[in-house]
Amino acid sequence: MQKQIEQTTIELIQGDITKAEVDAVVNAANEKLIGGGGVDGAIRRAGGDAVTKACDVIRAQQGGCPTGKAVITTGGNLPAQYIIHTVGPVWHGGNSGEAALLASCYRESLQLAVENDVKSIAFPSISTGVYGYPTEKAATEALQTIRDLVVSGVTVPTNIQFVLFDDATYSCYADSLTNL
Ligand code: AR6
Repeated sequence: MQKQIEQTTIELIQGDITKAEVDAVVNAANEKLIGGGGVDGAIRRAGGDAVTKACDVIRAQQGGCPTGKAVITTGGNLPAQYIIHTVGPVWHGGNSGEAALLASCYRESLQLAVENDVKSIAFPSISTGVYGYPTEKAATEALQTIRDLVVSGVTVPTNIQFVLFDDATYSCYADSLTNL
């Protein structure tokens, strides 16, 4: 399903983000930018050595990437030209600033995208796997953050996709997008 908000289309797709034909895919990374499991493992495997090397350079330069921030690398062997690595919050019950940090991941990723002339971008469901963020809450936070940016006149890519791996995650985002 999809929804148009001013010049931006938000599109929900069920599938594997490593196959996304977009300018940039977003990776749910960790602060050390050391490859993990989940979507991070899949993106790094598909992207190949160039991605790992680029992350190693960023780690050497700035120690990694703090939670709520984002960095950009080559997409390596992916169809996407770039990977934007963002670090979502670990869920600690919801009173530790998780929502603000998750919103920051989306804002920072979209800002980096625009700075690199990215017109189409694909996000996974950041933080809702190993990091334990409840998917319904994460979906609403993600979509509202993007909606708020668009309606306040901030430039974002014109095509924003969420590529969601499993049925349950897809339905949470579909419900949130319907109610947005
Ligand atoms: N395409 C799209 N979504 C995927 C794919 C894929 N190929 N594979 C998994 N997902 P997670 P997090 C979904 O755990 O919670 C890593 O080890 C998955 O089903 O990947 O932010 C990092 O290095 C879930 O819905 O990310 C960090 O240490 C979503 O992606 C840590 O995990 C996010 O799950 C980050 O944890």
